[in-house]
Amino acid sequence: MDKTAHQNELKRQVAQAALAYVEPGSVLGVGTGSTVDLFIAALAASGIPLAGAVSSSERSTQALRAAGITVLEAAAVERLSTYIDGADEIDPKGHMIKGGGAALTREKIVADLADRFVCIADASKCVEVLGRFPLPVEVIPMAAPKLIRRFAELGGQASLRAGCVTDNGQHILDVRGLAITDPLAFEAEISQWPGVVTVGIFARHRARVALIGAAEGVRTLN
Ligand code: ABF
Repeated sequence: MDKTAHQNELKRQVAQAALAYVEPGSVLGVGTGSTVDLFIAALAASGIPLAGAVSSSERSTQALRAAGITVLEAAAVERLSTYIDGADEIDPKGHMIKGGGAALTREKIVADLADRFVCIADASKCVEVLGRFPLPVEVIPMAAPKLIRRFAELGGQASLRAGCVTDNGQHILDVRGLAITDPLAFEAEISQWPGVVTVGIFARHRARVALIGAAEGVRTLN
């Protein structure tokens, strides 16, 4: 089995395992990405009844509707018991880098509604220290030049993601060369820079449960 097919099989297994965290009859928070796409397919095949789902992107909204799952506006709910989403990187404490799919803002909004973030990821996402994956930052375009300079002062190389306009009509900077040793502090600092809409560090909204798909099977990280 080639590497891509193997990674997809790990994603499928972890997506299937996430069904155990879906409360029948509940409203579920649903993230974005290829692993989540597999989770939506597993959810549809499972027949688990849902009152609905709150989606984190147009991409997931389309997938949920195609699966026959009612999509509710975030404003329609006060809280969610569970939010299920992937990640680009995850450390041993459940801190994540997210945003490779450009959905980080709505992902963080929906995660903030949920009591429990369940991360589903293949083993390639596991790192000791966040930062190998370029950190996505959703920004207001006019602030991009100044933000690129600010990241450079921290040793980061920020670049505008070509051809990308988010669901919220904003742009994405991808920042390379960072070693994020204190995710909670770094998230708090970047989040207050003028022009930053969302930084793709999920430390305040870390994964309470992380299901990791590995060759030896699905394991929980924490
Ligand atoms: C999503 O999961 C995004 O934040 C991230 O880009 C994506 C990556 O996961 P996958 O490998 O499943 O596409 O939440």
